[in-house]
Amino acid sequence: MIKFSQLPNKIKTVLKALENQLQGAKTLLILLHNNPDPDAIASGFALAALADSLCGVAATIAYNGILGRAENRAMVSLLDIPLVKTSSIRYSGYDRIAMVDTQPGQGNNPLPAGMHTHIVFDHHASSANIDADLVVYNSKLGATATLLCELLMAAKVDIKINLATAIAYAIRSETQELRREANKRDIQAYLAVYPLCSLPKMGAITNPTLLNSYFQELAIALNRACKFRHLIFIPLGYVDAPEIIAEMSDLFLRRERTSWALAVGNIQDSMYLSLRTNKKNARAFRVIQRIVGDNENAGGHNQFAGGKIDLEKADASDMMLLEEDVRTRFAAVLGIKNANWKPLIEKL
Ligand SMILES: [Mn+2]
Repeated sequence: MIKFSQLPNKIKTVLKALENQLQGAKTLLILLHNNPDPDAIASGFALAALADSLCGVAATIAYNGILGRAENRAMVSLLDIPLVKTSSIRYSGYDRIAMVDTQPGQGNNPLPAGMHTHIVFDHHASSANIDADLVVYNSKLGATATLLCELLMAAKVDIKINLATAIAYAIRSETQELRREANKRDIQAYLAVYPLCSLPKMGAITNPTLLNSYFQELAIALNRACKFRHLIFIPLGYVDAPEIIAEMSDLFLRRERTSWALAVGNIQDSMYLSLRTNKKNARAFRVIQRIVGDNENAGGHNQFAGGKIDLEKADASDMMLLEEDVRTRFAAVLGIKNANWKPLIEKL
């Protein structure tokens, strides 16, 4: 295993190691995390371009789950990003397997147990040793797309307009306009691809048409959100796609006098959790792991993190009980016992 965490000092060495990995391969499968976000999508798109231009390797970018967020769907369609569902591929048909914006051993990607990963690009907090031949990893970066962008530039790949737009949108979305965990390298990568972007497409991705269900879920969030001191808890009940949960925790964190927001929503027998804080270095990934009680199904970054709790044959009342329990653990993990939760909005 070669592990590189010190880019860009070793950027040429990483390019060489990537070429070595792809040597002799004709096909590469690039796996994104489930319900991929713009950072995962752009990182996959960038790695496909890099593999093609370095070694002439044809890449397939695959994901599991749903592309639920309107912005993400607009990104994929306007930028012609060739994504396929993992249900339509045969893993054994690929010479190499890469993962971007996730790692082997994490519960948020579709890699079947026992299957080997050759290449990993990621920036998520990692407790264990990442099991792959080439690991390009830096948890201090705001976006995985930044790593790929640096490599594309070092390899002097011609970054086409749609790829440039994807990378720029990924960096700005993942760092919330370069203010959340964006470091100098994220800003440099963003500025480097910005002149190559389609700004009208960027505008269209940022302001997409919203489905009626978005307003429905927003109404539920407003109706059910509750607060205690600097905490907000937003239980959404059953949702169509998990991204709305992250969207709501981002939105509610913007309320005055708030420093932590936890949104939860159910899909079938699972509850998805999305945690946000505006405190720097708050180790949100640890907080969510303690709420979920599981390191494999929870993780993320200092200021934003996610997790999942799986039940068996749960009905709506089981989910309500779990909501209550999660809300209590949320406060308890942050050192508050017997929180007296109140509705966020007074009855209209
Ligand atoms: Mn990411």
